[in-house]
Amino acid sequence: MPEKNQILNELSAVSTKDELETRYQTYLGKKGSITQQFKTMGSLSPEERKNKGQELSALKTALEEAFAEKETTFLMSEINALLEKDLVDISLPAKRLETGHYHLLAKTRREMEEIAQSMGFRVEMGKEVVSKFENFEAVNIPITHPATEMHDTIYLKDKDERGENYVMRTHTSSAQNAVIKKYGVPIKVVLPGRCYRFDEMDATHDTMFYQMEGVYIDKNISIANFKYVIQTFLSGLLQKKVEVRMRPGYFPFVEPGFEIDARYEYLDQKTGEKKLSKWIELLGAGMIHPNVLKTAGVNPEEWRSGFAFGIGVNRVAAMKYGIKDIRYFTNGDLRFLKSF
Ligand code: FA5
Repeated sequence: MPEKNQILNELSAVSTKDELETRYQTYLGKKGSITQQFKTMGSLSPEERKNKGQELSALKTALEEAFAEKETTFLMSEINALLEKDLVDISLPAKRLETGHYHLLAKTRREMEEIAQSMGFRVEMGKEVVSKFENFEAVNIPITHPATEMHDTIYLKDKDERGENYVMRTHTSSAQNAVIKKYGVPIKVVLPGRCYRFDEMDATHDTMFYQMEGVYIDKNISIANFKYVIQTFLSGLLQKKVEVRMRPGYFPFVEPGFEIDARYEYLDQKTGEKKLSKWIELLGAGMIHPNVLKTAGVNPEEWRSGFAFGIGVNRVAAMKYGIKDIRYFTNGDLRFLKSF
């Protein structure tokens, strides 16, 4: 039988788990030499058996312990290796999480809503899909009127109760009739939303753009009131000194009608001089036509005083943030979108 010390020496030289298992089987496994010796004890005298039994049991216990200890050292080094591999360096800077933000058009629209609200206007959402009646006739544009030519749009297959195809609205003025019917007069409301037109795209025209309609009907409302409202609104929105120019303009749903241009003062980056921007057409407006009031169930004799306006949100945003081409808003270029 090998000496205990010899086995322990062998054990200390073992360097792999497999080798450890082989050694274990050699001495303590089912067919191991020490296990075998227990089996030969039957032939011994009771006295010898007792001594031999004690001797073997002590040897077996000591060796089991030594093998278990060796196995623990292997286990520990495996765990340490794993920990080393999965080491997390908490001193490394964290990955930057991208945070989303409003699109510049949504931001501008919300700012416009807030300013309008602060001036006493209710904010209402109109529909994007409207009947031809709402888009044209309800705002005094007969369907055969040449003005409809400038308002070509997408026609839907679905038809309204008059058997006419629904359209994607070409202007937020299409919401005037429904909102006046809904709230009656007096009324002071803005209606922001998307519009669609078959327009040639360029730096100031897109085929989908936002407008914000304003409708203010009350007794004793004049053009002077309108000019004050729009100048206050634009100065608040653009946070710049804004100059407003009113030109006569034709819209069948107002009488008289105007086109409003604006320009603002800015600092030339190169020369440091104060300069004036070019005039930019921002909105159409006018005093509401009696036919529009009549169609919405309002007596024009009693309420023939009120104005409406339709501002292009994309152009306002472009003016506010110094963007040269409104197509940037919708072309999906993330470099542009992320820079605001
Ligand atoms: C209208 O749409 C009238 N409904 C406005 C109005 C309302 C007049 C109430 C009177 C009373 P106009 O087509 O000019 O008018 O458009 C108004 C504004 O929308 C323009 O000044 C411009 O800022 C913007 N706009 C018009 N077409 C486009 C387009 N294709 N792309 C971007 N903005 C546009």
